[in-house]
Formats: sequence, C-alpha cells, structure tokens
Amino acid sequence: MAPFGSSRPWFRNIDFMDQVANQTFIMCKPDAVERGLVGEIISRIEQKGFSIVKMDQRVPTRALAEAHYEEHSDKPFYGELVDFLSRGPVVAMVVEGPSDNTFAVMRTLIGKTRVDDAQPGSIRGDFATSTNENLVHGSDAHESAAREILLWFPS
Ligand code: RTP
Ligand code: MG
Repeated sequence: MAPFGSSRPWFRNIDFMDQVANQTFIMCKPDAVERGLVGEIISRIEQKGFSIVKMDQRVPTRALAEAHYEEHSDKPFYGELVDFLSRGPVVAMVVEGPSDNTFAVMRTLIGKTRVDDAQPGSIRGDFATSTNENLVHGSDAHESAAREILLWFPS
C-alpha cells in the first residue's frame, strides 16, 4: 500500500487545514526543469504577488509520484503519469497568497489541463505542447492542497 494512502486521516486535522488555508502546492514537473522553464514559472508566481514559502528540487521516488496522483490510480494514463513524474527532478513549492482562494487563482495562472484548451497567457497556454507533459501541477481544492503540502513537505 502507498505510504500516503487515502486511508490516512490527514483531512481530519482541522488545525492543519486552517494553517494552510491560503496556501497551495505547486510543482514544476520534470519537463519544466528539462526545458529550463523553472525561472519563468517562478517569475509568474512572484509577479502575480504570491509568495513561495517552501521550495525544494528533488527526483520523486515512484512511491511519492504514485501517492501524489493517487486520485488517478484507476485511470488508463496512471502508469504513464507516474513514469513521467518520477523520471527526473521536479521543483516542489508551497505558494501563499493573501486570501483563501490561492489554489484557484494558481489554477487559472497555470491554465487548463488539455493542451487544446489552455489559453494563451496561462503557463500551459504559452509553453505546453502536450497534455501529458504540461509543465506545472497545482492543487485543485483546499483539501488536496493540505494533503499535498503534507505529502511533499512532511516536517
Ligand atoms: P495536475 O494535477 O498535474 O495539476 O493537472 P490537472 O489537475 O490539470 O489535471 P488532472 O485531471 O489532475 O490530471 C493530472 C495529469 O494527468 C494527465 N492527464 N492525461 N490522457 C489524458 O486524458 C489525461 N488526462 C490528464 C495530465 O498531464 C494532467 O496534468
Ligand atoms: Mg490535478
């Protein structure tokens, strides 16, 4: 079983949820590091007015990549997604904004998942040419932000 399975009662930790209410988990995926786009992505986050409060470059283990994308474990693309995320260094970040919609604003900044939907002006819209390798991850809800912050930055 994955070390951070959904059975883990992290979501019952109301104090932690409150503590990270205006934060989200952002990651430059391996393609962003390979293409030298980390600076551009960080710059867009900073220009927006958000703060990077934690940042770490590392090569995710397969177990970490599996746990990160656990919600997609039943999808046909899960294996490929885990292979991709664990193939090289990523830059993991906790991003903080002034109010509790940081995760949603960051999702807009990142752009839509599918390459043909991502609007110019968004990171994916400006730089991604494929859905599978779309440069940046951003948490999609308060609950997933709390889970992912704890998963990538446990201390
Ligand atoms: P992410 O989690 O990486 O921020 O991406 P997302 O929320 O925009 O999209 P999500 O639905 O969570 O999917 C995670 C990643 O899986 C790949 N994907 N492939 N082949 C497909 O139909 C498909 N759908 C999703 C994408 O790389 C997506 O970012
Ligand atoms: Mg997602």
